[in-house]
Amino acid sequence: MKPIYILNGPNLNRLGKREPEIYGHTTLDEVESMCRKASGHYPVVFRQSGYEGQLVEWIHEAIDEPAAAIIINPAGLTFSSIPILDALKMFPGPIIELHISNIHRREDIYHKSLVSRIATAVIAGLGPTGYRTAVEAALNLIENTNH
Ligand code: DHK
Repeated sequence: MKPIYILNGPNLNRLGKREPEIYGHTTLDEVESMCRKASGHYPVVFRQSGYEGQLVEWIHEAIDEPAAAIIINPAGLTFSSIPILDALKMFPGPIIELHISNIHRREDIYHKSLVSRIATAVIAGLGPTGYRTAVEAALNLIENTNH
């Protein structure tokens, strides 16, 4: 069974401690457990890195595996990373861009996502439970071949 890759960018390792008024008190480990519970019989590859190149390499891994879907919260790299965008363009399956906060209600610097240019869908503002929603949406997209 092809896995669902869930990739997280810089500072998300500090969820639960980091600006809880924005990102909540749920830790990344708790988010991972939530995703594994929601994925049904699909394996989950769940990773976090503060480094752009590492995220690009994991996207290449998902391409080569191949993964059934990619869910990605690129965090601050969302707005600046051409390499992440270029890597995602090579992935043939569904891509869900995920943000815990509603980036469109925040400072202007958070408004222009590069990843949205390639994402199948974008989820933003649901808090940490947005990850569960993203997994559920990915399962639907995987089952419907035309994502
Ligand atoms: C997480 C971050 O770290 C920010 O840089 C993004 C995103 C928002 C989130 O809401 O998950 O702008």
